[in-house]
Amino acid sequence: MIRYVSSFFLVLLVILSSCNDKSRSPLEIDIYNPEGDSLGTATLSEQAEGVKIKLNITGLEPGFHAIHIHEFPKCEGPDFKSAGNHFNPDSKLHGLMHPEGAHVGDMPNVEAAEDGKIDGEVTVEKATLADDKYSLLKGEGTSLVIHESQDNGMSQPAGDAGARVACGKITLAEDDKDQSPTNPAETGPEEEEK
Ligand SMILES: [Cu+2]
Repeated sequence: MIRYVSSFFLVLLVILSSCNDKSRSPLEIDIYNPEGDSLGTATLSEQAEGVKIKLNITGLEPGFHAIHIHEFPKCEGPDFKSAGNHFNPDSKLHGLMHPEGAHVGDMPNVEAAEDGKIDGEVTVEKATLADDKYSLLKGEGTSLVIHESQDNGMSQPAGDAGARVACGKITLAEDDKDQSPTNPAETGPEEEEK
């Protein structure tokens, strides 16, 4: 009987913890262009090596684009400056090729096909969807940003990747479309992406 009861609780525990995981991983988010139109989705899932992001996006210029995790879950067009700087919990320099890099939010460039679609995967190494320093859901969350140009992997603060052309909020919060616009002062006098 005791064995029966304890295995019952074990099963219950497994069910409960998998329910809990489900809300965080996988996590599907919507990606928007600067006009606020949906470009598709990104699905995040936590893996041993980091957070895998499955991209299913359309409407981009063909070619390579920088893709980063930015520090705030705010995607206000047309410039998406509301997303803040890169997610950088280790306070390193930017760039996967930089000797003093990289930001945790730095990732290899993604390529949009001739029809403007990105259908592929990237991984945010070291990141989690848990409740820790490296979590993309830390605090209110973070954001996924795609730039018009590619990241050169070296120059500060953001690899000369140009304008932010797509943004998706990585958050567990409900849609906050009705919230008042962000106070620009909130992002502070931090370095601007070029
Ligand atoms: Cu960026």
